[in-house]
Amino acid sequence: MDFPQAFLDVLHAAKRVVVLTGAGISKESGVPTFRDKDGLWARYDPLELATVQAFLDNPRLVWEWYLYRRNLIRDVSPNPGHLALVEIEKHYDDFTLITQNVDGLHRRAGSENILELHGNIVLSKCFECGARFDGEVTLEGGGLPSCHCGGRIRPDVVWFGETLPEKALSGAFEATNRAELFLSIGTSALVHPAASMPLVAKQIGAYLVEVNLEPTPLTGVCDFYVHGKSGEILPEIVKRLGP
Ligand code: BV8
Ligand code: ZN
Repeated sequence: MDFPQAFLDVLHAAKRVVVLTGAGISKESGVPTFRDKDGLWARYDPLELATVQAFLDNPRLVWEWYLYRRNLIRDVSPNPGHLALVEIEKHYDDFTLITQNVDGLHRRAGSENILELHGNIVLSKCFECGARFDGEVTLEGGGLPSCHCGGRIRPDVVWFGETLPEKALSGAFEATNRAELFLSIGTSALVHPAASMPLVAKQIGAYLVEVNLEPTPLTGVCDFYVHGKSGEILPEIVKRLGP
């Protein structure tokens, strides 16, 4: 596949590279994206389920959704898109991988400098006191997991309307504000504040690349938009990096 010379130039010249990923990069691993309307959860809207209110109203349904996703993630592996990002990270001294995904696949692939903006689906914590809960969560026996403080245990992810973890969020904007090359990969660029990061990068003069299966709000502003699957395109970028 052909890449514009301007992209190849910045790929070799850049010292500070930032990548933002969304659910699209895990699709080829078999993890449904939020926009997929197939599968068991088609009748539920994640915007409805990934909220504090849904958990307060119907903690069992929300736990069923997360346990379904946890089991699904247990059986999948990183795909060539995740692995290509590991190779790209090795090529730069200053590389930051910001992910909206909660599936942990970047870490399993071997990426190192990862900022998980929305938490990690395999972790649980107390809704009331925030204590981490390492126990196995099962819904057998009808009960719901509770904390020693009496609080309700919840998945340790960021729900809509909740603030993002301060360290990950500030780290992400700090890297974005000094990026020379910013790649937005497999995200519909609709969820904020993550979706603002590529725009900030563009504003401070970074070369903005989008790798996605469909156009997004970023497509019109980026320097280079690649229509296709991240599992196919990212290995092509690795090839252009050379040794
Ligand atoms: C906050 C964890 C504030 C849970 C998630 C109006 C305007 C702007 C913002 C808002 C607004 N109204 C409300 C808000 C705020 C809201 C928001 O942005 N809403 C959106 C929907 C408008 N944001 C929040 O609530 C955030 N918090 O703002 O707090 C605040 C401030 C102060 C004090 C208190 C509060 C919290 C957002 C985090 C929510 N949690 N996940 C869980 O996972 O269960 S978000 C969740 O959805 C995912 O993590 C992910 O981030 C998001 C879905 O986005 P994508 O990753 O992009 O996935 P998607 O399916 O949409 O797209 C995939 C793309 O990949 C597609 O385009 C597809 O074409 C492409 N693709 C598919 N296959 C491939 C591919 N591309 C390449 N290769 C392939 N093979
Ligand atoms: Zn507690």
